[in-house]
Amino acid sequence: MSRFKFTAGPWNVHEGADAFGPAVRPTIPFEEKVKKFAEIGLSGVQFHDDDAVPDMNNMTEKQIIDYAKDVKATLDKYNLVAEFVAPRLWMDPHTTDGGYTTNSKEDYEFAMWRSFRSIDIARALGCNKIVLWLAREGTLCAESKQPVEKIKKLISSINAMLEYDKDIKILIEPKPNEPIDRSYCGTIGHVMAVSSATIDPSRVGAVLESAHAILAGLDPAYEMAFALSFGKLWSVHLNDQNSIRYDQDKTFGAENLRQAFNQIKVLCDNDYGKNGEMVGLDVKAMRTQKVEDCYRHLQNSIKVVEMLEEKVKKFDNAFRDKCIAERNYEKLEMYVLELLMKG
Ligand code: 3MF
Ligand code: MG
Repeated sequence: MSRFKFTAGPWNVHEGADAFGPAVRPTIPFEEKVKKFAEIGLSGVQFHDDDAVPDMNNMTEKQIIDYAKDVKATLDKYNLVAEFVAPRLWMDPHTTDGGYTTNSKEDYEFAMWRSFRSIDIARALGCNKIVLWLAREGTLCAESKQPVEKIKKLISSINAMLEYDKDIKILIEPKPNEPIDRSYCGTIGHVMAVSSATIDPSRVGAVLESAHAILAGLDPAYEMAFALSFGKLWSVHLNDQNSIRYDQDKTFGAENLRQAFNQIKVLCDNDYGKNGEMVGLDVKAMRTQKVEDCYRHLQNSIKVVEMLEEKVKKFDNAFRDKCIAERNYEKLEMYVLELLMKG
């Protein structure tokens, strides 16, 4: 049994389409996914605004809230909670050039409308966390936006959300690139700086995704530690990634077990979860996976977390301290490798 509470989004059980090929698995209806999430031991679901309310662009504000309340009833049926809602500001024709940093005034207004509706949806689902994955907040053509102006605009947009609802918390999910070339908010350091520039830094924190840190050339455990040291790691997206290439969302630990161990260690050592923080699994099954076993990547990720928690428990702090006192870090390094490789 894990000490953590796990969540996933409906997008984590997907049809397998990629940039070069079509879907290879059928679409599974939302309620079926939710039921299965509960069966495999998840505690909650993560949402994009339109995962919860698919046709929201064509609905009134009241219709959106009513629809979201029905979704909440479905969650209740399976004893699941909503972890967060994230406005999906990258799929719609209005967000081709981004949302908060678009060059189009009309599209900016659309992005804010979606952000406020995401807050309404979160409230109806019974949660107060809003995630901003700033997918297109940056550029494809470096000279196409005025960066200082746009970063200030990002901050004022977050301020408007904080003002719209005094109880929500905003979690920025940094990623250095993809789908854009250059992002304005690529690392936890950027997130902490943006947070401190808002009207209420106590309500602006971070969600760190392992793969996003790796894409930035950084160690996910150290990115988590940085946010933890500010008391601002409010969610994580565990997964794995083979170096700096396309975003892979592999099963947690599938590429680099020591790096995965250090993520679980920093979470355990700092009592992550004590304020209700959850562990999101932003993993995707390989395109080759058949539909019959299309939740296995989630189950495997939980199993890897649990096995690494056991390793963390076994970690001998006294031995580490002795190595530190002797300044014998080669000895400590070998201890860690043996800990991970021995049964
Ligand atoms: C992209 C992501 C996203 C976000 C999600 C919620 C599709 O690299 O990680 O997953 O996690 O939009 O913020
Ligand atoms: Mg993610």
